[in-house]
Amino acid sequence: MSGVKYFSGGESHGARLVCILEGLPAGLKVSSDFVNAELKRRQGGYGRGGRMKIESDKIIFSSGIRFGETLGSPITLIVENHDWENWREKMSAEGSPCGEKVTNARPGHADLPGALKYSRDDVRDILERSSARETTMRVAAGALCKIFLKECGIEISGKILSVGGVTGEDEIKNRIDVAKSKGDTLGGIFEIKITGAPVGLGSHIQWDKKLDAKFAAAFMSIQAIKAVEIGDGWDNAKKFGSEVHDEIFVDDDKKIFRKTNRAGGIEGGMTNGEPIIIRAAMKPIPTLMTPLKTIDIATKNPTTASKERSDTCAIFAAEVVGEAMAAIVTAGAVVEKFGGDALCDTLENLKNYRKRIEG
Ligand code: EPS
Repeated sequence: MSGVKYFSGGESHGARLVCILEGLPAGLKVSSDFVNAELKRRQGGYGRGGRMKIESDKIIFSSGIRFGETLGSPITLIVENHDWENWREKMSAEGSPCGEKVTNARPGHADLPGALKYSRDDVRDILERSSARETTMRVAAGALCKIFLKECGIEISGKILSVGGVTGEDEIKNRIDVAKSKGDTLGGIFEIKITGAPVGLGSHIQWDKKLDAKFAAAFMSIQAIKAVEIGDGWDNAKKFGSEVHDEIFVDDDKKIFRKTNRAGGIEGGMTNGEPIIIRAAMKPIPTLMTPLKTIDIATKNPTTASKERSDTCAIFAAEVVGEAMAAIVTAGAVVEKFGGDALCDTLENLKNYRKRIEG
């Protein structure tokens, strides 16, 4: 992430989650109400497990904000884990180890590669950080980026396209119920739409400046996301070029427009003024209540995977996290192009640029 930097820390059952967000301009009016509403959205959705009954995530602004306005300095955000009360000893930063070690690695989780790579004999040392609990802070940081983007005329929304291969509210709920009754899990596909972005965010000139590449990395970094598509990426690969590329027109006022948006709003790594469309596919959560075969990392003997309390399906949460990642990347691209010291300057630069490009 370039223009806006985001960095987080915290274990799933540790005392708290923390993140630092840097790069938003000074003078942005922010409210904890909006951040808390976004945090609440992430906690909802059909198929969540018991943990969400324990947590009710609330943001603490700890630096970078004064009297409801950003200062341009790093913004430190904190969310307390209520479940910490049940984990104080087992997750203590000091003292002697207590509680049973987790040694049976879950297929599909970070457990095995993490334990081997970091030389840990307790898989808990890995699963605590690889847990999707971490996405709480992404949503908090993304909420502040959304507030900034709104000032710039840019809005982000999202929707669920399918869950476990089915569509429609009732079918999706049924499918999740079936998965739950079998001790199984489900993934799905969600779509994020970004509207109002000016032409020319990102760049064609270098691989790491391409905005689609940044979106792809940001979305792929969300736990359990295994495929990312910009526009009609997968479908376009099956068609002729003449059926794919969005022809360019001008109206009577000499305004440029397209009749289609198969490119998903990005050409040559840059926004082209059309809505940006990003889809992401989530694999089913690896924690199964009817566990799969695995090995015990201590003995190398065959066993079954550990059964941590978990969600049956977290696609609804993942969609909210997708919005947040879209917001962080887009805010970074805006700040890179229009400056990120004082909000009034950023907005003035954006206004002048829009005037040149859009007339
Ligand atoms: C998760 C396992 C579950 C989820 C968790 C992600 O937590 P627990 O083991 O405490 O029941 O609820 O997600 C969250 C806590 C959250 O806030 O989204 C996992 O293993 O990734």
